[in-house]
Amino acid sequence: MVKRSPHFSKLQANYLFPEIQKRKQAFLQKHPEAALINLGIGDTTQPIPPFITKRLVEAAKGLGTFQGYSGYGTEQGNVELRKKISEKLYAKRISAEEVFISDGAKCDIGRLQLLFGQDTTISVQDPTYPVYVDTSVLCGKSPDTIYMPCTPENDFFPNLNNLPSTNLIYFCSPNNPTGSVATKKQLQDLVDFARANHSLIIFDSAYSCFIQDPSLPRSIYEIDGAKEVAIEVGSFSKMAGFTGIRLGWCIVPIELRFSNGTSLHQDWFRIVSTFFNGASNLAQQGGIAALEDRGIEEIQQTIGYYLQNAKMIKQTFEQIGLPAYGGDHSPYVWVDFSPKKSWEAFDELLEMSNIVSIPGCGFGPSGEGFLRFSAFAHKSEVERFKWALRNSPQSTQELTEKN
Ligand code: PL4
Repeated sequence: MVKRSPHFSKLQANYLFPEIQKRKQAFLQKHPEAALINLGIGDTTQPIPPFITKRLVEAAKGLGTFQGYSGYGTEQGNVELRKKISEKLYAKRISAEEVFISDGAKCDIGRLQLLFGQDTTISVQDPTYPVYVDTSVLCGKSPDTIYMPCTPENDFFPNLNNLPSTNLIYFCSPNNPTGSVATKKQLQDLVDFARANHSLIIFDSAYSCFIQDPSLPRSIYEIDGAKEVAIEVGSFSKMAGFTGIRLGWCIVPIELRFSNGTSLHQDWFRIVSTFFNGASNLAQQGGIAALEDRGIEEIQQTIGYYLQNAKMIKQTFEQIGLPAYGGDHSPYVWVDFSPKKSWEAFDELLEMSNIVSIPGCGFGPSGEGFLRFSAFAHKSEVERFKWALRNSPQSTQELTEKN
């Protein structure tokens, strides 16, 4: 038989999200009558807006005609979509040539690992999206990840003075799971650190469309010098409800260089054209529609809907006396249940109020004691959540009880 990759045994736990699904199913088997309130996995629930849907339908119908049929696309993706991303999302700070279209941010995060040498060291915000660490470990990078604590005490921004010189820094803003958004000054410090230490930043802007305050950066390329030290991954998943359709992008600036002087852009092109056969041509037509004026208007409405949910979730926790963070420019609310452990709080909420959340410890050691709540829910579900927490004195008391 073939040998198993030795890297599997270096993973610290099961992948977080399937584990939540497993526990949810087990609970439903025990309590088939339970009407769960799903604030767990961050999956969109609102339909794709009409203007974008219409374009998807037209593109699908076109495939059944000689005029509208298309097969494999160009390696880097549809040129019109790349131009639209450069203009509408980056105000031309990056060029269309630097945009690579993909089937989603997560897929790019995994593939990006193919660019880097085996002895590359990795730093991540702690807590953060677990895919950064898990894909690095699975691709054979050192399992000795440097976790940079991001807690209420440091306003969820890592202390860069404590950070050893490192090769690769994953940074997600708005952050999953804390919902915090880095300021321009904070990101400038990060870029300056990367320039001084010859590090490369992989900036994940999957939730940038939730930023409502124009003074907060939506992209790392709003920061001086970032093009010398940063790659950015982005996604239509949360922006346009494309979690199932699958569409994202990766920006690799032309000027980015490896330590030996060779071009990252060139190597990324090689990887993309070797390991990937392009995003679906239907999805790309949907992406173009999403970035036209009417598409953008429609998207804003859906984002506003989710942000209203986030506000309601956050206020509910504040009213019962639990510290809650995020949720203002992010679909995630991060709640402090300490000294309870995350899994203990998760089980209590599920058992007492049928609320599904995500245990903070699954996002990194500094997440212990917290739970993450997703606002990607139906409003009626969030209202049930509010009712359940406010009208169940037993659950409120037990949840806020300090051990
Ligand atoms: C569950 C920071 C969600 N099965 O859809 P993509 O691939 O363009 O984007 C995925 C992604 C990228 N970057 C960040 C993310 O938070 C996500 C999605 N995260 C969550 O609940 O944390 C969905 C998780 C999905 C997964 O494994 O990604």
